[in-house]
Amino acid sequence: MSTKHKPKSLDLEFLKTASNKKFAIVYSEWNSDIIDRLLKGALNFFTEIGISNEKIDLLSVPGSFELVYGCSKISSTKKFDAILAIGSIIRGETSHFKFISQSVFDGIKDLNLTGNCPVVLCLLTDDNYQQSIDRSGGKYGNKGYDCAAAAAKISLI
Ligand code: DLZ
Repeated sequence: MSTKHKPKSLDLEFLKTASNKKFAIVYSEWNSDIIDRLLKGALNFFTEIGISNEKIDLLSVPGSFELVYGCSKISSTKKFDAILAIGSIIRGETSHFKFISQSVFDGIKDLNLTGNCPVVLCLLTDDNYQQSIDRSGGKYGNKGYDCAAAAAKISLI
């Protein structure tokens, strides 16, 4: 899998200017071992820019489908500079995967147009468990970390 379109480097010094911003993470309970890895990556990033874990508000929702509602509730409080939504959907034997994935992308996109703060989406949509491991602290890095960096960046715009 090519990563050539990723930003070349994270300008951590610049992103540290987001250390006074307020972030929330909304995460799904499905595929909890993958979610734990993504969450850990995101919290590691926030620690690196000087925000301790206790300062990040966390909200869990039952599944990825509910991420949109969870983020909408958090956004409506107007207390946050950016929200990070974390979910993991792994393809099964039916078309459920397709419908849930699409509705989350659409819902978060709509929330970005209508809500009170930006919502960054860290949603793994993988064909199998190994692919999810590879992207949550495995050979392709940790998308939780990368998306937390995106949340810091968008909070500064
Ligand atoms: C139902 C379902 C299935 C089959 N797979 C996943 C998944 O891989 N990842 C995930 O986050 N959630 C899954 N869900 C649950 C839905 O997201 C949702 O919680 C339920 O359909 C209830 O609305």
